[in-house]
Amino acid sequence: MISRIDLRGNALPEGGALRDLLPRAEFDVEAALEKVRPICEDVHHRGTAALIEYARKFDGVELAQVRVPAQAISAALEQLDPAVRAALEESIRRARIVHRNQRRTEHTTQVVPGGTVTEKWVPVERVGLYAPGGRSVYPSSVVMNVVPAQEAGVESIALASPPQKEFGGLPHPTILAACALLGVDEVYAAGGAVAVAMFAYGTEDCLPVNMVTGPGNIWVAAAKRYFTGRIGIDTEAGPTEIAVLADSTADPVHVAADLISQAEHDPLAAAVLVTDSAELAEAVERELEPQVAASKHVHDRIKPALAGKQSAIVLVDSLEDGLKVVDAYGAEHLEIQTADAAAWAARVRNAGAIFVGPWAPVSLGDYCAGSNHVLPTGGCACHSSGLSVQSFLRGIHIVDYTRDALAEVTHHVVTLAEAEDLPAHGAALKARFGWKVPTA
Ligand code: HSO
Ligand code: ZN
Repeated sequence: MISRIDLRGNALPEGGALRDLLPRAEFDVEAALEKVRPICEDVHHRGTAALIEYARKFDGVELAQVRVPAQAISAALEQLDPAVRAALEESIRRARIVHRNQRRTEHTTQVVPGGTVTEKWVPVERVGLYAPGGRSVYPSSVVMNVVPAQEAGVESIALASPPQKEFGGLPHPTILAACALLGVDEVYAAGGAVAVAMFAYGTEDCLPVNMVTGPGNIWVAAAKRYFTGRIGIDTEAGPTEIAVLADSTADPVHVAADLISQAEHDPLAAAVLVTDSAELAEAVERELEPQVAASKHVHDRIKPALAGKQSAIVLVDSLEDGLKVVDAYGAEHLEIQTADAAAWAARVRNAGAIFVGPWAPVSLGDYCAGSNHVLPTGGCACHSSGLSVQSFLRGIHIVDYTRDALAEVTHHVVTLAEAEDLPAHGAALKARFGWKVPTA
């Protein structure tokens, strides 16, 4: 069901060559971009009329309006299962305390007497959050997007989620209920690239935003790429990934269950076990069979995900080699199930989030650890972070120099400007001192 990659016996190749040996799903955003472009431009030119037409075409619904009425949001909360409400509230509470701690403080550095640089952190003014529909109706992702934006101090937060036929063209009720719990009242019934275009360009109903975040399928990723530069984005989310670094002390029942847990998202989801123990590899393989067979989404997602070329059991000679492998892979989620797990976790360089030891499965992080589950996929963990308060903040430098402080450094600025053949740069300083370069 899951393939094996045996890297034992030889020294591991370095860097990129090692990465090329490791499995990864194909996710051709560039190809999707071609299809998404005309849709985005149509939304630009026709606004709400285009949104209504795409809802008819893609979602099979006749929308009276794109903006979800306030009463539909409060009704969804009233009808929410009390156990789901309690769980969402706990998820929100934990996420809030973690994200509140991520707030940045302003720092002023005195560079020289009379010369300071202050770094001020300013939240993005208006953000559009996307919550997928269809196969992935995840109120937990609403929590993971809204909480950091709110804790960063974003004043204006709008959310879009696809209209659902079975709910009369409204987004899924648990998405609406999560919005109500989080205090988000500006919600639109719009899906995929259409929703991203609505946010980027604005329509009669929806003011344009400065930034779009949130998970989504390849169309959402392509639309985010299309608008990058015009608006800010989080990362282009690809199919979810779990890597587990495990040794012979790991429990194969847990490892198998955790691999399956993320395979459950998508037939393109990746589950990768990296281990120095052939016994564990075998035990996990054995354990996968009955667990997969007993799982709900066995045929449509779990089996294709585990059997796909993006998933594998990677055998290595040692945990040292295992560490190199997981670093080269840069998983969205990395579990460390080894003896002395915290020490190994501390040495990992590339991962979206790290889950340490037997009692921190990825599913905990998906819902209730307090950590964020919007994480870099596709190897982007090598250069990017998951969603956080920082994602919604901009650091602005405030430069404040007195006359004396400027005079003291003018000759250096003039010299560098001339070295770059930009004498007008130097002249801007000289003009302040009667065109003579002050000598300190
Ligand atoms: N594991 C997914 C997030 C998620 N899981 C939502 C359950 N619901 C990507 O991190
Ligand atoms: Zn998940």
